[in-house]
Amino acid sequence: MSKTTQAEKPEVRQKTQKAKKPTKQKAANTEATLVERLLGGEPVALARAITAVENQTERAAEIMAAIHPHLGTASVIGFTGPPGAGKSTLINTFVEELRRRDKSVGIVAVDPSSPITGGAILGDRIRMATHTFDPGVFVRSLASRGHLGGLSRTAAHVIDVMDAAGRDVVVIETVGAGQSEVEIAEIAHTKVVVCAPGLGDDIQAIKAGILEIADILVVNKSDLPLADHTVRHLSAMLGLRDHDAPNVPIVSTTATTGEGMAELADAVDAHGETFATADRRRDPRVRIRRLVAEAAGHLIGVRAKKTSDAEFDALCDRVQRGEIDFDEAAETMLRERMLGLG
Ligand SMILES: Nc1nc2c(ncn2[C@@H]2O[C@H](COP(=O)(O)OP(=O)(O)OP(=O)(O)O)[C@@H](O)[C@H]2O)c(=O)[nH]1
Ligand SMILES: [Mg+2]
Repeated sequence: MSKTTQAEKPEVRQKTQKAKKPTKQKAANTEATLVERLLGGEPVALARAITAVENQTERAAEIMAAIHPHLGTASVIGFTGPPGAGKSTLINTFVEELRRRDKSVGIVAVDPSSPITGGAILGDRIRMATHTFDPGVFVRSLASRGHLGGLSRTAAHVIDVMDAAGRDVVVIETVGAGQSEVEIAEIAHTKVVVCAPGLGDDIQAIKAGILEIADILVVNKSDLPLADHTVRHLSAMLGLRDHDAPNVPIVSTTATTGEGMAELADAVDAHGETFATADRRRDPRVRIRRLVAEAAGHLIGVRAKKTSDAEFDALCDRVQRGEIDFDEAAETMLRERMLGLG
């Protein structure tokens, strides 16, 4: 009971500060409070921190810096696959299995096809509604808002925030359609590719790239006819890889009934263990590099908008005339230290 009272106090303080337009010092204090509460696992602080990160507000950078030393404990599991394969339904049922195993969970659903609010996101919310009253499950949907390139960055930060809040497992759903989604899936420690039987297109989509990233393959909707055929097909495709390619288990599931969920959770655990020893927390510099590089990119973006620089303008004109492409222009910009860089 006293915990609740304590938790409410900073909340009240924050509101008062907001009303008074806080000074920088006070704002910094508020930030510390928010981060403390986030690290304490408070859902309200988690929601607020995610909103800050999603909207890329100024406080987002401060939050990311403050939580950095506390990252690396969550297992991040990415579910990707063609539209309609049953990813959301599967995640919902899989999370029930995780809860039975006493894991706290964060879910990030990414829907690049719904720039505004999107029926699919709403659909996901409804499908994941089973967990609405379970404080052990925190669901957040991210819409791309037309910035596909920035989506993987936002998703990575949201995952970090959930990790900092002490979630044991963070689950991320993406439609495996394009490069950006593949990038998002790559953030995950364990990548689960979901497909459903009987759709030739599914196999095509998988062939087009997502098969390579799979740590685990799921054939969902195993209640439908042709499910066995799909398993055999995928198995044959896996057999065509180099013989030193890692073992990729194929798990059959029926997300609507929960069949196969324990097997899936076991496969995820087994992969997570290999990953933990091989890769995870191997070198904290990997994450720091990513964050510094992103921050640098952000700074350059701000400068490019605010600074007027004749040399840079001339470079952009060359792009417009088709003389050089974006990548060449970016390299020139850095080499020549335009925009007062360097
Ligand atoms: N028969 C059967 N239907 C399923 C199963 N799993 C999901 N479905 C149904 O398949 C449809 C699509 O499920 P979703 O979970 O929305 O699929 P999704 O991959 O998340 O779809 P998008 O997010 O739109 O790409 C829904 O009507 C589900 O009820 C299953 O195991 N068996
Ligand atoms: Mg979905």
